[in-house]
This record gives sequence, C-alpha cells and structure tokens, in this order.
Amino acid sequence: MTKQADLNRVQMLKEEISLHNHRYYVLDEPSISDDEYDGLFQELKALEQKYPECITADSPTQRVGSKPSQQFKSIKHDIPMLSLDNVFSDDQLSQFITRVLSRLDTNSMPEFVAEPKLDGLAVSLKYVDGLLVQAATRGDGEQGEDITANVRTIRSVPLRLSNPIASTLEVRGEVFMPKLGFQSLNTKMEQAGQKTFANPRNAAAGSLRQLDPSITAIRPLRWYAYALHADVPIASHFEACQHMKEMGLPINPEIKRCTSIGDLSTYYSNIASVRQNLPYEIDGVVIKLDSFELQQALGFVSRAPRWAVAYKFPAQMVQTQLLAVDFQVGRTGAITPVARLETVEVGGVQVSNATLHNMDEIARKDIRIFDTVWIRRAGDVIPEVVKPVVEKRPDNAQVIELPSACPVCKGKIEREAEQSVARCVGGLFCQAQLVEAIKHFVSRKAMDIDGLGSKQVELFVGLGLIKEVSDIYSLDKTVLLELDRMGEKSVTNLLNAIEASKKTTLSRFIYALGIREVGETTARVLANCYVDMSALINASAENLESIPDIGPVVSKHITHFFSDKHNLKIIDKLLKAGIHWDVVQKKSSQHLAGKTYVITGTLSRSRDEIKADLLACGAKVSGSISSKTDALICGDKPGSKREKAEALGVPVLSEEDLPGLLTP
Ligand code: 9MJ
Repeated sequence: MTKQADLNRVQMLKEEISLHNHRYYVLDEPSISDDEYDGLFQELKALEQKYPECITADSPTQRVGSKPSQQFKSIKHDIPMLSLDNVFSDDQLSQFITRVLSRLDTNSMPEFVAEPKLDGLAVSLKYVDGLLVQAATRGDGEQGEDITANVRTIRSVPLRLSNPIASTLEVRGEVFMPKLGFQSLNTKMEQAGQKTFANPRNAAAGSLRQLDPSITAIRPLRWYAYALHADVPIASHFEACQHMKEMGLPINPEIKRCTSIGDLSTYYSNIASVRQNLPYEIDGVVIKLDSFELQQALGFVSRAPRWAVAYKFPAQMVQTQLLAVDFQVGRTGAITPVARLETVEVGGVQVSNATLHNMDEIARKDIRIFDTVWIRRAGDVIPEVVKPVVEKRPDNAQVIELPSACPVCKGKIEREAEQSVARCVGGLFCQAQLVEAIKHFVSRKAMDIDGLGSKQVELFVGLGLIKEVSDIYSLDKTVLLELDRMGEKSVTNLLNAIEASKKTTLSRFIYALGIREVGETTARVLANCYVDMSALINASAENLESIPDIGPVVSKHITHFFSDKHNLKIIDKLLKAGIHWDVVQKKSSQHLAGKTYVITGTLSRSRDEIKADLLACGAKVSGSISSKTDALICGDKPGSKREKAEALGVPVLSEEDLPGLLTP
C-alpha cells in the first residue's frame, strides 16, 4: 500500500467510525456488529500509529486524549445559561400560559413545544467550523467550568458536526446517566469496595466532574441537546431541534409541538405514565414557547426565561419518625426548627434531617416530637416535614416549643408582629449570624472567594481570626500557615482568591452585604439605578420606592441597614481594603425620574433590556396603561394596549424614539 492509499483509508475510517457512533449512540440503530466496529477502530489506531501526523482532534481514537488536570478552568458563558421556573399543577400551568398571553398582549394561543425534563447536568458545547472546541458546565449561569476533555469522551457527543449551519455555534443540553448504566456502575463500585452513587443524577455529576477524563470515558454517560444558539435565521425552537438533528446531535424523540393547554396537559400525563419505562430519569416536562420572536419579546426575569416553565412531577414522600427538633440560626437571625429523623431513603437519598420551616407551620400541622411524619424531597430542594400521621401518634409525643434564648449566643429571641419567623436579635454579635453573613459574603454570586468554604469560615470565626467581614482582607499568611492542614500552597491559593475578589461589580458588592430582602435581582436593580455606594447609602425611602420592584418593605430594610453606623464602618473598611468595580457611566442620569412608561409589542431588543435602560434613567415601567402613563413604547403587533393609549390620549412612541428619550 502506498502512503497516500493509507492516508485515504485513515480518512475513510474516521468518517465510517463516526457514522457508526452516530447510528449506535444517537439514532439507536446500529448497522454493524460490535466486533466489526472494533475491527475498524483497531485498524484506524494502527494506521494512526504508523502516521502520527494524520491524527486530528476529531478522530474517534482521540476521545480520551488529555491527561488528568489539577483543576477545572473557569469559563464565562457568552450567553447566560438559564434555569427554569417550576409549576406543579394544571392550574399553575394555566396561570403560566395566561401570563404569557397577557405579556404578549394577545388572546390567541401560540404554539408551545413540550419535552421530558431530564434529571442530569446542563452543559454548553461550542462548535467552531463544525469542530467541538469547548464544553462547560452551567455553574452559576454566568460562569461555568471547562469540562471539554470529559465531554469529548461521551460517545453521543459528535466531535465534528455534519454540515454545520454556522461557523460558530453553541449547543446546550443535558448530560445524564441512563438507569441501566447507573445500576451496573453501582454494582461495579460496590464490588470494588467503593462508595456507590445515590442516584443517576449524582452519578452523572460525579462522572462529569472527574479531573481524569479516562474515568469519565468508562462511565455510561449520554446526553440530549435542547437549545441552539447560532447567528442564522431560525424561526422556532422546534426548527432549531430539526437543525440540530441534521447536524448529528441527539434530540429527545419525545419532543412534541402542542397548540392548546389541553395538549400540554395530556402530554404531561402521557409522559408521567411512561416515566417508569423510559431508559433515563426525568423529573417533569419542560414547556417552551416555540417562536423565537415571541421568546425574545418576553425576555427573562432573574435567571429564568418568561417563555418556558418546568412542569414538575410531584415530589416523593415517605414516612419516618421525628426523633428531636433542633433550632438553627440563619444569616438574618431567623430561627429555623430542624427535624432530626430516623434515617430514611427518599428518592435514592438518605435523609436524616428535614426542615420544619417555622413555629406557625408546626402549630398549623400539629407536628409533635416522636410522631411518625411524612417527609418530602423534591430534586435538590431541602427535604421537608409535610405532616404527621396522627393515627400513629405515641402517648409520649411532645409538643414542640420555641426556645426562649438563642441556642448559639443565648441572646433574646423575638417575633415581630404578624411574622411567622422568630429571630435572634443578637445580630453580628451572635456567632451563628456572623458565620452565615460571612458565608454569604464570600459565596459564588457575591464576592466569589473560591477556597473560603463553609468549614474554613466556621474555623476562622471560631478562632477569632474573622470578627467582621472586612477581616477577610487582612488575614495574615503566617497565622494561616500555623493552622492544621493549611500548607503553603493552600494558603497562597486562598490569599490569591481573596485578592482576586477585590475586583468586582457594584451589584455583587450590594448583594454581598446581605441586606434583608435584597437578593441578586434587587441588587442588580439598585446597581443600575445608583452611580455608586454613597448614592445608595444616602437614598431616601421615597427615592428607593420610586424604583419599580422596590416596595416599602425592601426600602425599609435598605435604609435601616445604611442607618447603622457599624455597617457603614464595615463598608468603609472594605472599600479601603481595595474592593472596587468599573463605573458604568450611563447610570448617573435620573432625568426620567417620576415618569411612567409601558412597553408593548415586538421590539428589536427584549422588553427587559429596554426596561433596564428606562429604570437606569429613573423612570418607572408599568405593565398596564392608565391616564398617569407618560408614554407607551410600542413595537410591532401591539394588541389592545395601543388602542387603550390612544383612547386615553397617552403619547405613543416607537423604538426609534428611544435614543432621544434615554439621552438627558
Ligand atoms: C432538561 N433538563 O431536560 C431545558 N431541559 O431549556 C430541557 N432543560 C432548558 N430544556 C432552557 N429539555 C433552560 C433549560
């Protein structure tokens, strides 16, 4: 054989083996025997050994290429990875559809697509010129981990797409472990004396987050793609799925278009009834508005799209005995009763603790110590005690009472009028609250100090190394080196992570402060509305309440927080320690303060983006027209809002008027 003939054969083998991979793993329709497949694979390997220069990244022999890594690299997603809001009943599904229709300002039901909700791990894959170049986990939605080497080992992930529709594209989907694969993996782990996995989801997560890709390679992982981002005109989610299928990506065969609430509800019931027979675990169905144009018009709220929802199956419930109740102190001093239970398995996970929520819930459900109780666990949510089995109540059952003093600082416990939550009033003098405040401050969505985990925070606070958050920035290397299990390397990594956290954003910093009721979304709204910290610190309650989404309760918590001298001193120390962020210019103008706008119809940008711009100028954005509305911003297909605006004499603006409106 000439070298050229060998090289031609290499090319042919690569294509043929990839085709058989696709037939076997994606279509589930193998057309050759395993022996024949192995024959082709060995032949390719031998030829590649002879001509190493012809080994390419997309060769089927190169799935397990790289060596184990020390740590996963962090990757910022070009487009944030979303999570989904949940509904649990047909009623809640109807409410979701009603919200969609009202936001779209229409009465006619648009098309939806329904698909099984896989219980695995969301991943995002990037293809450039048809080649798989990057794979990342979801992470916090903004930033994930680089798991390219591991994802390459999943046989149903094409290393090269056939006829890619764009030179760069991002495909999202769910990696999971089929039920059978999970069982055989656990049997093998058990035989080898290793710890088994609680459920297929954990097994998939554990396999995908291996630093050594050769371990991932022998784990039975599969995946289905469910989203495509490419800079080419595609009209709908369903069409995107067809494109993905044609490019060789696996698409769940159960995906269906639905045109009525009845259709969606039937789809849910049908999937629920075949759930046990599906080869993989699911925890509900996902319902998505099909048209991309309508999806864009709806936009997002927080991290979840307004155009999709997860219709979840009911959580699993089991009975066990309530042995005792402990009281935990949270970041804001809230006292949560926690049930200590006779350990029981719920949905494949061993449960020995569950939340009892608060004293009102305990009283309402009449739960007593030593009762047999129903425990519910849904997905990753903390297990909860649902209700007692009154028929099984023993004579010695005891009523649960709120302790009179904080179990940690022994300070007073108070209950505000009409509030079901009891709180320790010790504030940051209570070690439990201090620990929780610091855990929150360093957490991923706040200052994101990698390496300062819960255990370390507890240790450092316990040793008195951290007495207030700002102490994090003056931790001393020599002191840290004296601690158990803190070597040169881990101390250096920790101090580097602390240093790196100093460059942040205003919204992260506001969120990190842990002001009551100020979550991520509110922090972002505040960061958009105020130029800097001092503007926020000095904002009056009235000024805060002029921001849509901020009501009197939140504004009271904010002004209360900043009226505390101790809090101001800590903010000052943090800024002096070097915490900083890039100032975004356009925020400073409040020239639309006091004005109210309504947005309707399809615009070139999502309504959320336009809303954010208006809010940044001090305006309010409302969902409905009244005589007080200053103007309606109107896109294509506006529906009834335009007529109402005209009837009330409210000016109607088009998208072209926006730049003028937003400029002071
Ligand atoms: C799952 N887990 O199966 C989505 N998902 O779409 C499906 N998740 C999703 N779609 C947008 N089928 C965000 C998440």
